[in-house]
Amino acid sequence: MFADDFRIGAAVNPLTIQSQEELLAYHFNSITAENEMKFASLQPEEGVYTFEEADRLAAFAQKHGMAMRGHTLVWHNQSSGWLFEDKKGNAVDRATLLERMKSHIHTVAGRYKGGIYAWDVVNEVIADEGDELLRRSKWLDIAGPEFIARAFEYAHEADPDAALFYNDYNESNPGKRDKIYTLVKSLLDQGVPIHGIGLQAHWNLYGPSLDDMRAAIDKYASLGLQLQLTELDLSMFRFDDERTDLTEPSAEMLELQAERYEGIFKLLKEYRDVITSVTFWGAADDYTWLNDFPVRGRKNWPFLFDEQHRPKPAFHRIAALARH
Ligand code: HAH
Repeated sequence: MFADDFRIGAAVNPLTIQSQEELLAYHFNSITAENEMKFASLQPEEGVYTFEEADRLAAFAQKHGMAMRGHTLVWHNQSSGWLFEDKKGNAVDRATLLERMKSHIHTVAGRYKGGIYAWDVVNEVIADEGDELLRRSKWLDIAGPEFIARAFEYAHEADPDAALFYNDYNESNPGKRDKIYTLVKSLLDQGVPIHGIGLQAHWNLYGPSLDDMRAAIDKYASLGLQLQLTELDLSMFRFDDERTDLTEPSAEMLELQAERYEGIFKLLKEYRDVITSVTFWGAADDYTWLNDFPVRGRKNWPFLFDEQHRPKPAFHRIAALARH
């Protein structure tokens, strides 16, 4: 439906490439590994790389003629503990950390050269609240702010053909949007090889507003970079809603979700010249990271397809839109 506009992707894992294979192959032309290409998954111990599951996902993309995005080379979460420490458990120095980063990026981006066309090089380094630009992290504490530029340089050395992205959430929140813009602009001003901004787009039924999404897209696009929605889902709950009583979504919720998805895809189509891919953080409601997160014991239904992989009202609304 959107083949002429942008790629449509889904996050996958070793279970869903089996349980959702048919759905994925039919509706999606791009995948991202949900967890299997994160630092802790690929290099649990120094110099010991575990590529088996990541390779299986890359082979799935190959088999179905799908594109693949890489996620993610540098992040403060799901990183291995050893990365920041010496053998005695003390913090390593700056040179050692950057050397380890370089070696990891060269190994990983080098291995998937040709198979992965775009990498989330740096994930979530902007502080959510307050005036601080960068989030406190071991990366920042040890290596200082320039770890960000170094990561892009190493990725570019390893795979000069890959499109390199900065990726973050709450990207449509005006305060955080401006900080993301400031960071990426400063990277561009320094001549850092960065080619795109990933808008995670973990949104919900109530926010962000379409106006805030549009303003974010406009502002990021003004940097002359390509944009991708990298982790789209539409939670049924506000972020601070802790209700756990719901066992299935109400008709009203499904209708509101359909309206939201329709508005979102209308907007995305308007920006088809700058948006090159729209990836959902999953494919159907039988599996989502939002089950049990951030509220334990709560299910969620964020996608276009239900638990039986049947199209939901949101899918039909988007399909109608695509026909026009
Ligand atoms: C994303 N973080 C990560 O990029 C992705 O790798 C992970 O699988 C899920 C979501 C978003 C996020 C978070 O992890 C914690 C709080 C808010 C948002």
